Amino acid sequence: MGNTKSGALSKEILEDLKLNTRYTEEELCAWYATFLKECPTGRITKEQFEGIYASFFPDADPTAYARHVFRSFDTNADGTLDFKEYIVALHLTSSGKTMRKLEWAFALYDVDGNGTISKNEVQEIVRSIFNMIPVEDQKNLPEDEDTPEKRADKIWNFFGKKEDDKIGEGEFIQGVMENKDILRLIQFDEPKKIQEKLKEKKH
Ligand SMILES: [Ca+2]
Ligand SMILES: [Ca+2]
Repeated sequence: MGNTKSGALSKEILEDLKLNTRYTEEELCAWYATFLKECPTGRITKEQFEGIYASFFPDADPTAYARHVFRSFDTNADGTLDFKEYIVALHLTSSGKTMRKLEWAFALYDVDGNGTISKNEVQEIVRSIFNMIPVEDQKNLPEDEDTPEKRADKIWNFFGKKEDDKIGEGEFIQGVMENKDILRLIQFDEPKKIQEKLKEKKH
């Protein structure tokens, strides 16, 4: 009988991931083997995570966005992503349900994690998204959303909020579900491409 010290995935985590994702036991075990090869410690650090983003966006500055995404995936807030957090993130961004994705988006925007989103937090995330858009492409954005400030204003006005108001999670999810334009404004699609590339690398 082997123990949990070696490369095996603990039964508890395996069962949990099978329940909460669509991945099979074989897929999960194969991913775990690759994960351990790339991260022998069994954990992805913030620096490593930012490095992955940096390698995919040589013409932009993805550091701030990567940091926010990392925070939203680091559910136990210990400063690293373990295998479970990594797989949940992978599942969420590639094949998760809309509802789960929006819950995640809310967590991403709730920078201080206090359960509501302030206008400052919207500006912070939108600014980090802008840093990932090459300057050339920024020029092609619609006039009323071609700066982080304008884009944050547009989102804020959609929710009918005053400067110091806050957005709760239910309100956020409902608003985004009802309005495709807002969905487009709050998100950045590139991370999906990153996930695809990460997956390709494993085959
Ligand atoms: Ca963690
Ligand atoms: Ca907050």
